[in-house]
Amino acid sequence: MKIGIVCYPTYGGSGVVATELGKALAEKEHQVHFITYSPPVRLDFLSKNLFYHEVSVSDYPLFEYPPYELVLSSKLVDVVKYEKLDLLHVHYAIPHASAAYMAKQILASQGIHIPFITTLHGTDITLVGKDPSFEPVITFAINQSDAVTSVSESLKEDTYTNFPKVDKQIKVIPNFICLNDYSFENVKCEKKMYAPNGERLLIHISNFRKVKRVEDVLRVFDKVRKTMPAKLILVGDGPEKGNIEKLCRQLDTCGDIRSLGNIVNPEHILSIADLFLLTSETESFGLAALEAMASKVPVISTNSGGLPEINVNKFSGFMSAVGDVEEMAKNAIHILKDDSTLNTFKSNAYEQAKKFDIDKILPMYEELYREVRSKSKAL
Ligand code: GMT
Repeated sequence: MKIGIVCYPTYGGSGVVATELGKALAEKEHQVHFITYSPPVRLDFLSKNLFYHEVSVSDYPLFEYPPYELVLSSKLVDVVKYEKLDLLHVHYAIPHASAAYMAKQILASQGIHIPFITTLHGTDITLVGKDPSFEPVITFAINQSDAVTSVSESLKEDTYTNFPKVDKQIKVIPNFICLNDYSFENVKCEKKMYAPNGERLLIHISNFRKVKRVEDVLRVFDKVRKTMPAKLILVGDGPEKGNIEKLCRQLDTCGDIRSLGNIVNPEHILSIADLFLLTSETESFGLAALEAMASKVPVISTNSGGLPEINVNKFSGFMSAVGDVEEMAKNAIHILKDDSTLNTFKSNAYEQAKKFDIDKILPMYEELYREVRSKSKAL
């Protein structure tokens, strides 16, 4: 099949999922065309079946806000027509679903029929999408999609709650990891680089937005390091980074914290970690937690959104109410207190991650593609 994938090419989970999906489809001999404003960061793989089409928005003094969505729609029309695509798969509703709808209508006026699938990822529904100014367009674009998927049951429910006029059936296809990438054979990182005296190594990875509550990560870590030698690695970058640095200084923890910025392939750094902290206010899925589990790293997380669908309490880690740093610290200390408990949680985390291997999830997308394509041909 010839598939066009639209996504944000950045470090966020939706871009990672879209890119890894495209890479896996290309390996199965589908032809995959990424249509984005820059090459996706995880597109670190060469294949005869992978193509990249840049959406480039020209600047003009009149445009205070360059019309990205229109340029994307035009590019979709162009790529569908000239590459003879069979379907479009857009990740993150805003503005990709409405851009795909517009492209579909333009192509229909020229006698070309292209179905499009929208995958909802989280903040497009739970945060950004809730802004009332987006509501009519998002509801319309979701309802007009040929198929809609969400990355968790929780996100599916949130969509129906936040967008009461959505009447489209939503299929849950969970996010995934490519377990083969976590083989530890080619690891380029040694634990003693960051924990020179055998300290326990805790890690947090995110885009440092308010929703991640990274201040809770610091507070949990502060309690842990008061009971045992420990270090914390922060991966990622975002608007809260400055506040987090201030809090490190207030808590006097800076000496035990290393901030690494964005990392394209987190499996190297995860391979040396003992515990992953994810303290988000809400998380539709929590791909970073799954990536940690695939690296045999147990997870202390909140119990919000889709996190209970991946983290199994008392098995792959623990879950607590949002903001309950006391309990999160107590559970972290329980996991880290001795090697035998830590090793049990590590292997449990890996067992749990296996359920989300790409081998199990890819066929769900392929089946949906076939369904959507045959329905569209029958019209
Ligand atoms: O976390 C973010 O704000 C970024 C966002 C994205 O677009 O990458 O993440 C969302 O999609 C990921 C991939 O499906 C999910 O794993 C994240 O849980 C979800 N983030 C939130 O719901 C806050």
